[in-house]
Amino acid sequence: MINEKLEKAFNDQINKELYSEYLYLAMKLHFQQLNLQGFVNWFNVQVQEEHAHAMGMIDYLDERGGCCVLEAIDKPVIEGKTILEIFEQVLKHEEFVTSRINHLADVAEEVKDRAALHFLEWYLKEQVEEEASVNGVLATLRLIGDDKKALLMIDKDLAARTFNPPIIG
Ligand code: OFO
Repeated sequence: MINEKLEKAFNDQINKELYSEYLYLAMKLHFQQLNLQGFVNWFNVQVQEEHAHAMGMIDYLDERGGCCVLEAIDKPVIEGKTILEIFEQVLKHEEFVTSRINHLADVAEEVKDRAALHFLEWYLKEQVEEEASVNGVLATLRLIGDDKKALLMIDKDLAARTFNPPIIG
């Protein structure tokens, strides 16, 4: 049976993963309005990944005899006006998620739950990849500045991203 404090920390993180899904869905819809289909695809993959992250934790809680309590998901707010600013927000958000998963691992450590720590390693590695992927897009966006032709080329590149259902844990 999972420790109560750890169960609560998992539930908090599940809410954050679902919020991430919701935030990226809002961003996907924003790019749909701009008719930048590659960006739409990039965010669509984000949406699916965040959904998988949440489901992975929900299934794990169940496996450990815990209870998943779904709370309200905050309204997603797109802070940036430009594409660069939106990706800066994505990076800031992913860094926040990384800090929360680290916190969750701290709780697992505190209650001496080695199995949960092992499970969370996957998420910590995933965060390294997530931040690197966003940093990659950001670097290209900074490079092209206001060049519209180059923006369309990035859009084409982002259209190639695919979702590979992760094997979590
Ligand atoms: Fe984008 O991160 Fe989930 O975990």
